[in-house]
Amino acid sequence: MALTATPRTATFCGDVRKMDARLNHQYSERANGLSNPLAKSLLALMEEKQSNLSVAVDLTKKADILALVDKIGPFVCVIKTHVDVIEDFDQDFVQQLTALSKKHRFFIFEDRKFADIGNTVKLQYSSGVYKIASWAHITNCHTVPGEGIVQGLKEVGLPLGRGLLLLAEMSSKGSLATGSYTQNTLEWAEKHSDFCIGFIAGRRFPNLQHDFITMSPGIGLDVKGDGMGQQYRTPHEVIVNCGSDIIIVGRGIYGAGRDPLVEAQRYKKAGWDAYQKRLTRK
Ligand code: 6AU
Repeated sequence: MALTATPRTATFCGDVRKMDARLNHQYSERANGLSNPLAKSLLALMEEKQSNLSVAVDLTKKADILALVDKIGPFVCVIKTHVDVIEDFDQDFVQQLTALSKKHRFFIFEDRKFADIGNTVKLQYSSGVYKIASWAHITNCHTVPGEGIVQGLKEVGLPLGRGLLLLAEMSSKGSLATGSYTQNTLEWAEKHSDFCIGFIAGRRFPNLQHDFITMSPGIGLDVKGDGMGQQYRTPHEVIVNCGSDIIIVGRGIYGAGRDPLVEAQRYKKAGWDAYQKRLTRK
């Protein structure tokens, strides 16, 4: 796949620490301000492992995914999957991934991007081939169907101790998740803050009533796009300039010609350095 190097203007979201005083605190301190137990554990783990790196493992073979995860597991706080692209998916994959999550201590985020009415997403989340709710600590959804999608997922996930991320924005060019769409998304997160642990977005949404975790995809240190609409920004831009908490990196770690072990450590350092800089910046 052709990676383009079209330059994009560096983003600056304002003085994020002034906009939201919670960003003056370490992840572990912020854990007290979130009600969802999984969100608390995630923030504590990030501080412990000194990692705000989530790796998007978008590979199609079970063995390749498990081998990569075993290699990079020590450097990440979250492993993100797309199980519907795995050609040989089975319950053994789930068991092995779960074992790796315990061995290396990371959370599993199935990037399912649910987008249907409440009743349908309840079935998609709990049942079918994947039974996502039974093993994924975190999942996410679009908010295009309205608040019912959050209610449906919550009925399944909350009793299991799971957490939900709402797609408030997207990293891709021309995304329609902007303006009042994003605003409504924030309101539903506030209303369901027991289950919604945060957002997929490129920036912190300041001064919401509850604290939330912001996870940002579209992160690259070397290239600016992928020729199919993906837009990359650096860890510095999203964490220091825009107040995000976790960087999500896929092909930057395991793309053609890259050594995942080297790249995972490089992105982990870039993410953590950016976080330290945000905390100490005057
Ligand atoms: O670093 P990449 O471009 O190889 O991979 C980015 C990963 C992919 C996307 O499905 C996902 O992040 N993603 C998401 C998520 C996490 O929900 C939202 C978005 O707006 N952009 C995006 O790339 O697995």
